[in-house]
Amino acid sequence: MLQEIQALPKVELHAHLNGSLRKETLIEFLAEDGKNEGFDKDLTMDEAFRLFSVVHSVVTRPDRVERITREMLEDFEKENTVYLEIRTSPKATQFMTKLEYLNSIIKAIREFQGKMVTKVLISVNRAQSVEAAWENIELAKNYPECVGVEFSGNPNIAKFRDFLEVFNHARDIGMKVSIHTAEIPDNEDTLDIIRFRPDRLGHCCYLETEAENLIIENRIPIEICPSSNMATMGLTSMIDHHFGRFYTRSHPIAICTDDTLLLNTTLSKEYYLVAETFHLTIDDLKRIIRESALMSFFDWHTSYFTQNPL
Ligand code: 6MZ
Repeated sequence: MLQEIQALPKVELHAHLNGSLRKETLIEFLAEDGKNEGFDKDLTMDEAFRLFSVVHSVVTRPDRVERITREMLEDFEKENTVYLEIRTSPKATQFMTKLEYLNSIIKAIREFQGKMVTKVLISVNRAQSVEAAWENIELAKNYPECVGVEFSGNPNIAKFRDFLEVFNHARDIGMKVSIHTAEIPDNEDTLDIIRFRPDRLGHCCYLETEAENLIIENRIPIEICPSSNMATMGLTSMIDHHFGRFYTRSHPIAICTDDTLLLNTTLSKEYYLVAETFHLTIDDLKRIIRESALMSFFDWHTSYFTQNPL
């Protein structure tokens, strides 16, 4: 079945650039910089965030940003992904400005030879300042590829409420918004996020009944990242994942990878994990793909599915 899944045209809506680079590339960068870091430990939330800082410590130059973007595109194209939204938070280092960082990503996307349509979501990292968030939104305005903004980062740090004004502005200027939600049990933060009515929610691991009902009543689409969510919640089986609760209620869901490097996964493997656990057929998966295409922040699906019926 994995092969059949690989052959399906797929949609990726939740993939962080610096969580999706090739392991070999990271090893190469570390060696070039004379750094010696291990990254094979169990993936607790803290370990995941330590790994991001290892990646960030070497993805410091425009050529490396361009390379990891190009490789990410190649890897997703190989998975038969037809539409990809890359999310990333712009970074300034001693070798580049935030603008140069973004230019490198956009260059890789524009020069990519594959068939896949790729767009960018600008990340607001909740561990950084509100000023940094404003800066990021401003940068997003420079590129037609940037179709939305998202809120992520270590969920133990800061609240969505602190950034509300930034996201209200992003929405006012026509950006779509996706928010990482309930990665830790924090009902107050979760309810603040739902009241904002984002266009999509990420993860939704720890929902109390009121929050879950509000999401369902308002049909706010959810980006599910099976392996990542299992790691976050310490689940040993996918059967206990909230996918089942939303799927049986016909709620709009997209299946996504989050961080292929950290989770050692691919988009096909994530679909396979869900299909195997919940006994879904290829037709069920096609339905999920078609519905998740409707969750995209850029309208590519209308023409795509007319020309390539699933
Ligand atoms: C929260 C996550 C994440 O922006 O440097 N990120 N934030 N939860 C997650 N999953 C459990 N996975 C990735 O990509 C890496 C950044 O994405 C966010 C973190 O802020 C991480 O630093 P970029 O390209």
